[in-house]
Amino acid sequence: MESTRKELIELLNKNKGHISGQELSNQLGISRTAVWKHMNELKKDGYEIEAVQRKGYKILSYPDKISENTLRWGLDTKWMGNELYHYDQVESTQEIVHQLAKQGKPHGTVVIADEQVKGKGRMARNWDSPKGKGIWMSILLRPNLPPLQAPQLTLLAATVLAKLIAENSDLNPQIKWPNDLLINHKKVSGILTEMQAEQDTIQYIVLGMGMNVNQGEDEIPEKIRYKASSLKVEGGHDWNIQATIQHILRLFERTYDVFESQGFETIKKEWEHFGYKIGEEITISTMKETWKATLIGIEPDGALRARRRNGREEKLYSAEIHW
Ligand code: BT5
Repeated sequence: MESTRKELIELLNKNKGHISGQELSNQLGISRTAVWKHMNELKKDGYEIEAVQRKGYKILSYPDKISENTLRWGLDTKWMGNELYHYDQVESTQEIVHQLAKQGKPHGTVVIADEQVKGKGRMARNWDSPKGKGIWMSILLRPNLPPLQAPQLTLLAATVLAKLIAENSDLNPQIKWPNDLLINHKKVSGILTEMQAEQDTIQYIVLGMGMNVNQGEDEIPEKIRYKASSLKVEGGHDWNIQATIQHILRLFERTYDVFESQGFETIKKEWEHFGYKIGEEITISTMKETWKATLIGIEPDGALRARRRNGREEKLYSAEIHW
C-alpha cells in the first residue's frame, strides 16, 4: 500500500472520534486537498467514511474483503508470510497448515480464514470463529529447538498479541497462563500450539492464533459472553482486520528473530510485563491438594512459578488455577 495512504488509515484507525482534515494534513505533511482526494479513494475502495463539518473524518467501516493480494501488499517481512494462503471458509486453519507442513512448505507459511466452521481450542474444545469478525490464523514454524522448549513459542505468540494491542490502543491486555489473552478479565484471544516431533527434534509446529476483533457483544455466543470479549467491545470501535494481521506478522517475525538470536530471556520479561495476576494471590488445585499461592512469573521452560504461604516456591506444568 502506498505509504501516505497507510499512514492515513492508521491515523484514522487510532483515533476514536473524528479527526480534522487540518490535523491529518499536518500529521501527514500533505495538503488538505490531498487529504480529501485520499478520502475519496478510500471510499471508492469500500471504506465507509463519515465526514462531519468542523469535526472531521472518521472510519465507520472497512472493506470487508480480505485476499491473499491485499494481505501481501506492503507486508515487508523477510520470512513470515512468504507463503500465505487465504480462504473464505475452512473447517480449521490448523488442519490446513498440518497438510502444508507435510508437503514441505517453509518456516513462516501462513494460513488465514475469514471463517472457521470447526475452529479448535485445546483438548478438543471448540473455538468460535464467525465470518469476518476476527483473526483466525495458523503459522507453520520449523524451529531449531528441542521439543521441551516448544511451550516458549506459545508464550512468544501471546506476547506478540499483547504488545500489538497495547501499542495500538488504550486497552490493557493481560496474558493468562498459559495461552489466553484477556482484556478487562475477559478472553479476547487464544493460542493453540500443535507439535510434530521425533524423539528430541521438533519436525514442525502449527501455531494457531484466534483473536476476537469486531464482534459486537450480541455476536459473542451467549454461553461464553460472561468470560469472552472482543477488541471492539472493549475499545468501542472497529479494527481494520487486514492491517492488524499484517501488524501481527511483522511483530511476530521481529520477536521471533530476537528469540532466535538472544534466547528466551527477553520474551520472558515481556510476557511477565503483561502477565495476569502476577504478584497476586491465586488458588491452585492439583490431583493431591488445593492451595493458595502468590503468582511469581514464568520459567524459561514455560512453567508457572508460584510461592506457597510458607515461602516455598513451586514450578507448575499443569494444574487447575482458580483465578
Ligand atoms: C484456545 O483454546 O484458546 C485456543 C484457540 C485457538 C484458536 C485458533 S483460531 C486459528 C487456529 N485454527 C483453529 O482451529 N484454532 C486456532 P482453549 O484455551 O481450549 O479455549 C477454548 C474455550 O474458550 C472454549 O471451550 C470456550 O469456552 C471459549 N471460547 C470458544 N470460542 C471463543 C472465542 N471466540 N473467544 C473467547 N473464548 C472462546
